[in-house]
Amino acid sequence: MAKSNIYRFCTGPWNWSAGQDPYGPPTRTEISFDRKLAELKKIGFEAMMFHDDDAVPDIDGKSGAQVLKEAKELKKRLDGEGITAEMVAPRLWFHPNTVDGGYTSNDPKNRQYAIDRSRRSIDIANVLGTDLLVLWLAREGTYIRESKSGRRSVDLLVAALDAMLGHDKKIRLSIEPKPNEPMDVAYVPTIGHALAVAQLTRDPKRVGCLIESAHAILAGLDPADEIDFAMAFGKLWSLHLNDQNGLKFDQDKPFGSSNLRVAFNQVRALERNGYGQKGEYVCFDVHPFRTTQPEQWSAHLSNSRDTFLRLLEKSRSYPEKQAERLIADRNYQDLDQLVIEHLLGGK
Ligand code: XLS
Ligand code: MG
Repeated sequence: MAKSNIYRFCTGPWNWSAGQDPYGPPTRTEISFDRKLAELKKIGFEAMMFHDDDAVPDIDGKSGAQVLKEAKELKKRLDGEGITAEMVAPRLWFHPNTVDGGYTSNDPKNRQYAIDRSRRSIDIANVLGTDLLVLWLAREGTYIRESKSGRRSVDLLVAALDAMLGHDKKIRLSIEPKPNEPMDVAYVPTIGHALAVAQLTRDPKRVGCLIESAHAILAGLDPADEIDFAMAFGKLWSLHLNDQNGLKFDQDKPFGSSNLRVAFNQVRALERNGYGQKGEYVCFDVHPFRTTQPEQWSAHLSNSRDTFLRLLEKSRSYPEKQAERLIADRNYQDLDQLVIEHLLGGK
C-alpha cells in the first residue's frame, strides 16, 4: 500500500451508521462510541469530526457548565487514544425548533435557538482543541420557494455567521454546501455561493468552505473543479470525500465507488493545490451499505482510504509530459485514452 507523507485521515462517529433508511429500520446493531474511537488508529485514521451532540449527547437538555464538563471529559478520552478533534458542527436539523430551518427560519425564536446552539458548538470546539466549526446548512432552504424571501435569507445567514465570528475571535467557519435534501432547494448550493456569502461577513478571512464530493455531484458539478476553485481562494479548510451515482438521494458511497476517474481527478486537484500542507485533514463522509454485514463494520472507511492512496500513486505516476504534448496538439482523443490506460494500469 502507498505511504502518504502529507495526507492525514479523519471520519465522524455517524459514519458507522446502522443501515437505516427512510424505508426501513437499522440492519445492524449500533456500535458504541468507545469502540469507534479505538478503531480509528487501527484503520489508519488520526482524527475524528463531531456534531455538537456527538461530542455531548442530549445537548439541549444540559446546562452550559454541564456541556463544557462533558466536552472536557471527551477531550481527555481523545488525548488518551491519540486522536485529534478535527471540527465541531452544530446539528441544526433534528430539533423541533429547526423544522423550518435554523438561521433562516421564519420564526425569530427558532433563529435565536440556531445561533445559541452554534455558539455552544464553538465553546465545545474550544475545549476539544479545534478552531474549525463546520456548517452544513441542512434546512437553510425551502420546501416551497414562496415561503421565504431569498434576499432576506442571505441577510439572515450573514447575521448568523457574524454572531458566530463575534462569539469567538479565533473560530473559523467552514461552510459545507449542498443543493438539496433535506430541502427541495437550498440557499447555499455550491462553493461559489459559500465564498460569496463569506465576503459579506464581518471577517471574511475566517469564513471558508468544506467540499463534499457527493454534494458537488448533486449540484451537477465536478468535485475536482470545486476543489480547484476553493483552493484558488485559499479557502478549502476541510473535505468530505465520498461518491454519488448521479442525481438521486445523498448516497455517501465509498470514495471512488461510482466513478474512479472523477475520484482520480479529485486527488489530482488536491495534489496540485497542496491540500494538507496547512494541517487540513482528508475526511471520508461515507456510510456502509444497508446490506453490509456487521463483521465488515469499518470496511467502507479503510477501503476509501486505500482507494485514495492508490489514486495518489496514480496521480504521482501520471505521464505528465506525454499529456502535455497531447494537450499542445489538441489531441484530446488520445489524452482521453491516456487517462483510461493509466487508470487501468497500462497494457
Ligand atoms: C450531510 C452532511 C453532514 C455533514 C456534517 O449530508 O454531509 O454529514 O457532513 O454535518
Ligand atoms: Mg458531509
